[in-house]
Parts: sequence; C-alpha cells; structure tokens
Amino acid sequence: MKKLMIALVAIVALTIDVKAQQATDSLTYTKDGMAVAKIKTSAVCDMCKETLEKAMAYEKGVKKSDLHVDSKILTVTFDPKKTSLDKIRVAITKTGYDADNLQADKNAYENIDPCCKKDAVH
Ligand SMILES: [Cu+2]
Repeated sequence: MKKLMIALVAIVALTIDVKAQQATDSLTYTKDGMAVAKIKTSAVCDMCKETLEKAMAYEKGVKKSDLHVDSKILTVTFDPKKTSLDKIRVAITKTGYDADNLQADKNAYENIDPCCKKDAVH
C-alpha cells in the first residue's frame, strides 16, 4: 500500500511538472493537435494588429492569429509539425515587433509606420 502511495505521488508530481513547463512556454494544445501560443508583442494599435495578423497569415504552419491590442498579446494557432514557437517569434521580430523576450528586428522596425513604434507618443 505504501508503495502504491509513493507511485501515485510521483505521478501527480510529474503531471504538475509537465503543466508548469507548458505554462512557461505559454503553449496549449487543441483537440486536433494544433498548438496555441500567446506571445507578448510590442503592438500598439489596430494597424499593428493588421500588420501582424497579415504576416502570420503568410507564415508557414500558422493556422490563425489574433492580436488583442490592449494586452498586446498575439494568440497564434499553429501546426507544431510544421513550425515552432521560436520560428513564430522570429517571424514577429522580422515584422518589426518584439516577441516575448526577443527584440524587434532593427531594419523591420525602421520600416513600420511611425505611429506603430513602441516608443511613439500616443
Ligand atoms: Cu500600430
């Protein structure tokens, strides 16, 4: 009986560990195996929303994306067999925006609309 308890505790501990890892990667999975990532960006307005969502539409493996302007969180649904969270983050930086702890690509940032720059005065 004691052994069984130890085994159960171990299983519960493992499950919690897996959940914690997913939380730090901010990935969840849909029933059909798609990964859903919530990525913090430096977007500031509806134009940024359009720019980012359009860029994501052309990104390989991405099924859909939705930017919540107020929270700057871009929710991306993607096929984990075709792309990865890291690749998507890089694609966002190449659009001119920060993605989680990655800084926006300098050249891309120069080219976005002045009102869309993170240090612009609104
Ligand atoms: Cu903007």
